[in-house]
Amino acid sequence: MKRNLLIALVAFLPFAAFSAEGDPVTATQGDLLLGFRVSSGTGLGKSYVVDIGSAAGFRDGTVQNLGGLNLNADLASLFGADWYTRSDIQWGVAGSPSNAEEGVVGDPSATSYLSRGETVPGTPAGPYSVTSSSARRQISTRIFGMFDQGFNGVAKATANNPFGTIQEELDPKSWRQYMNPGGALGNTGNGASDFGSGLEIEGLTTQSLSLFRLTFAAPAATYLGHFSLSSDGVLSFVPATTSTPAYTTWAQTNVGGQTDEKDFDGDGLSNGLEYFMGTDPAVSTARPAIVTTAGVSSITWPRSATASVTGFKVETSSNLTTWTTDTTHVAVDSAKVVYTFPSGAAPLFVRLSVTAVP
Ligand SMILES: [Ca+2]
Ligand SMILES: [Ca+2]
Repeated sequence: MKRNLLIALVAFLPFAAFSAEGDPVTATQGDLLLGFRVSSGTGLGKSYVVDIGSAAGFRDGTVQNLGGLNLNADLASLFGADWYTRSDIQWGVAGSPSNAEEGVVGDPSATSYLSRGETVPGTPAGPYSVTSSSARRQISTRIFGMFDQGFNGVAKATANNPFGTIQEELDPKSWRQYMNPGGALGNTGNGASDFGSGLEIEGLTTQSLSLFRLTFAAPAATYLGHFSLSSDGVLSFVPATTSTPAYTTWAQTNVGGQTDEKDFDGDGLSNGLEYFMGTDPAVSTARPAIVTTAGVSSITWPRSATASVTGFKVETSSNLTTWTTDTTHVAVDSAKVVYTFPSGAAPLFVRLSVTAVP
């Protein structure tokens, strides 16, 4: 049986500013860092580094997306509007929760998280294997130092992202200085590689990145899942063991078994819609808002990689009574559904309707 699960009515909403430029960036020990750097042209000399949250969430597969974290504004301001298609920008993910005896959230001391560019999106890149335990500790120590000495409590947030900062590349504690020219983690650009030739953590922004976990105890790293960026800067993560629970299964775990039209956290987004979007149904979520750029208005619904959905459509109405499916102005990819308002149209209501596996 399939049911029509949900609708989202949309109105113009004020933009909510939630951070101030220059505040300390939001970070917690145990978090992973995402870094962008450029080898030429606009932005040369600076890196953009973002705290993307606790490593344990990626390890355990509990992070299914990143709450719609959008990096476009910062990337465009630093690297230009064409940042996504530039061939001289690389991105990568690295983290080491602890280099002290006690470890952090189930990660023993000297555990490292490292990305690697994928050739085929979603197909794991060749895994890391670091034979020497002293080399594994060395990797962890460097990454932890980058977070602990160069980021946490030091970095200042950008105006667009309380988790993101722009670093001077020559700062010896910066992301860039922990990378070798080829992208492998090194130490202050001295040419030494912890992984050997060709084993690099970075990829082009159009590439997806595998995420691996390397412990002190074993040479072979474990594949955890992959990151991808959309052309408009939305970061996504798909765990390796992706499960796609039916709505009722998801609801038992997340909203006390409530039906789809109810709103467990009272944020104005139905449980069903939060299931589709992958937002947290127990924490207030900002509603998708209409955005106008250069006179063109659009609205974007994020799309969870793990919702069990068989179909969806965007409908419009002038009176909230009669709804018409619009396929002309809708763009869809794995991470989002975008409706672009026709130019010169009369005032219009728009909603997303989803058919999910109950
Ligand atoms: Ca809700
Ligand atoms: Ca919510």
